[in-house]
Amino acid sequence: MNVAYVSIGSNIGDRLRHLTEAVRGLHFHEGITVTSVSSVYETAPVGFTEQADFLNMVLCVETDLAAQHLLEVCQKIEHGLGRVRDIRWGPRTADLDVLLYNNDNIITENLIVPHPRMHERAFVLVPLLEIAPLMADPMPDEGVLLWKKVNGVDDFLLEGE
Ligand code: A4P
Ligand code: MG
Repeated sequence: MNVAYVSIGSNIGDRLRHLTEAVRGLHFHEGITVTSVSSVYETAPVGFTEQADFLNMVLCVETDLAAQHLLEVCQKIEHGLGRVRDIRWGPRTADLDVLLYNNDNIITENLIVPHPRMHERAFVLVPLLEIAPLMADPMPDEGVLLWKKVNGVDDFLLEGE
């Protein structure tokens, strides 16, 4: 079994709904189990700053899928949530990035793991360190505010039912 960390971000429309659908989409895939989830953070946009604040979170999954296949599942979920790619680093209904996959170093045309920008981004590291304190060095949590405390995966699986 493989252990991977996935980050989710949304800054269009019903942001919490998009995060929730993404968590469910991963968890209900037959090859993936979401084992832990961070709280939800509201974060100032990084990169392209003329856009709305994001909600961001990170989750841990156990999976028998190869990293490449996990990325494809993430991209299908993005697509299902209406993601349109126009501006790089621009607004999105849902962005799912594979941060880590075991301790693997992967460099292919469409997948780089560890995610190349994760260590410079508080919106990734603050939620990651909440669920995996030893996985990265802490950094200042500038622009990152706790938005919704989450107690477990069930908060997303049961929500709205
Ligand atoms: N790709 C390569 N490696 C990976 C990986 N480990 N995980 C490729 C996911 N994708 C990976 O991604 C572009 C290409 O990266 C994909 O085709 C995939 O094969 P994308 O999702 O289409 O485009 P993007 O997300 O706009 O680009 P990128 O470079 O992934 O952007 P980032 O670095 O993810 O930044 N500010 C806040 N506060 N919160 C955010 O969530 N997100 C971004 C996006 C910018 N600013 C933000 C946030
Ligand atoms: Mg992305």
